[in-house]
Amino acid sequence: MYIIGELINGMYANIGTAIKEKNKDVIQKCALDQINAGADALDISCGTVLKDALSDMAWLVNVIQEVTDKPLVLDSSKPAVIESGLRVLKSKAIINSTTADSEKLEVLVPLAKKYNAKLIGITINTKGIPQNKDQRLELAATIVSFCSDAGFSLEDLFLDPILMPVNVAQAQMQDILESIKEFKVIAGPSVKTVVGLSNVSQGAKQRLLINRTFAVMAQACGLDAAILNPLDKDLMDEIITAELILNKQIYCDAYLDAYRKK
Ligand code: THG
Repeated sequence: MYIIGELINGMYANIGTAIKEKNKDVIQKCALDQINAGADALDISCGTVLKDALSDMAWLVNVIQEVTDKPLVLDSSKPAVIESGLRVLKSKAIINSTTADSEKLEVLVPLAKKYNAKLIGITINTKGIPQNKDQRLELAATIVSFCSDAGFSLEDLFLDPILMPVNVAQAQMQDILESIKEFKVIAGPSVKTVVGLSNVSQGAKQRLLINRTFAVMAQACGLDAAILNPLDKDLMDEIITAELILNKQIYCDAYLDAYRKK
């Protein structure tokens, strides 16, 4: 599974402070720790409380690319903030994210094409978060058909069913897992799927256990990528073991060492 480290997010107090104080050591250490723990890419979010997200995003991209050339996942609800990161980014980018709204798609799909970036499409629109699988599939189809019409390669598209916290949306978990399977059916096998794994346990007590359990269940449904905390070694070991059981890695007694990326 493609691992996107979630920790460079202004929502975390230490990162929020480091962004405000322009403390690049904290950011660069957080980037390298996640990569050393097996992250393939890093999600970069300024958080929501920042007055100057445009310059903060560019600063984050610049300090991170001083220490790694891994792909960066530019995470903002504001296209201008994403573009501010794209302008300075030298390595590959993943835009996180467009919704299924035409105002968003009309800006972000051309932006992804212009910068040769991949794109995450989340299955929400201005009407809100879907309440069942059919609504998720409908929004996924809207995103997929817009991308196809615009000549954006579906191989560069990730669909995100929007993972909700289990303590508020328990009845939706099954639908979310099935959506991961069915996105491939409606859009063809080339489209990828992604979730923000830690969402599932927000506000819950057994956070890590819930994250780990959802991760392997989603892998069994074909999940391709997840935004998660790679410093949770047990989670990473479970993900590798699930790949083994799903026959995506060849068994050997030392498979954990063999498939741990670092
Ligand atoms: N889909 C996509 N992008 C996303 C998400 C998604 N980006 C943001 C988020 N969801 C994924 N990243 C996180 C990062 C942190 C947490 C959850 C998801 C988290 N943070 C702690 C909390 O809120 O309790 C903060 C703890 C602290 O302050 O130290 O849970 O779904 N495409």
